[in-house]
Amino acid sequence: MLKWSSLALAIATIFLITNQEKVQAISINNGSFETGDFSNWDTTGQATVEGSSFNVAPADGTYQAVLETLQDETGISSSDLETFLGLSSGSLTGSVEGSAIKQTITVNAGDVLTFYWNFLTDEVSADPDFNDFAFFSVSNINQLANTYDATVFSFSRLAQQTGYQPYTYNFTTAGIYTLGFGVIDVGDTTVNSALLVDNVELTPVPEPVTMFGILIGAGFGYAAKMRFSPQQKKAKLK
Ligand SMILES: [Ca+2]
Ligand SMILES: [Ca+2]
Repeated sequence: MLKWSSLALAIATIFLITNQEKVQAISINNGSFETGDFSNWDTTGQATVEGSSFNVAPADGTYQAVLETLQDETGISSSDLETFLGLSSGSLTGSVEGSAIKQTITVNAGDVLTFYWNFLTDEVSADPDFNDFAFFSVSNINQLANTYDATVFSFSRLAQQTGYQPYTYNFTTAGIYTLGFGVIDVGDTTVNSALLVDNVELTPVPEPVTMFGILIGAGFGYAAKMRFSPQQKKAKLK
């Protein structure tokens, strides 16, 4: 009877270890930028990690990512950004230049990406011809905000902001993705816009095979308990 209990325990342990490794494998590395730098991220253009001295409190912890288009040129064209982020050519058509960060992630279907973002701009009079914007990308561009959305005064070096906002993205297809965040100058390169990013997390869903294993383990445990009847216990005690 002890063999059944040992088997159930061994199976449950194996599946718990498997599940633990899976969680570690798909987490976002340095997703809150608490190393104080871009460890585990790649950057292009103007990107810094800043604390409260930026005069916008990070959404999580002490540090946040700050991407800017600058009041001068970043030197990174929209086609450069498409290449950097693995986007199809023409994804950023209509924009001039910008800055971006990226990290390669491996996800399962059903995993949930969450992060906080804040778009800031010195384009205080929103104009469709100079409508800078911020986005995140996994396979394509997902716009977060543009100059029409930044209506709140900012104490930072940029004039107006949206304020930090949460975002949730559900992965429906498993795979390896380039997760990117970017900010774009539209129309010209002379007026700054910025994207703040913080607390990027990927929450995994338990895989069916893992749940199946836990149920199998529980089944073995129950079978062992049933076979180890009160009569047998008494017999053993004698
Ligand atoms: Ca942070
Ligand atoms: Ca601009």
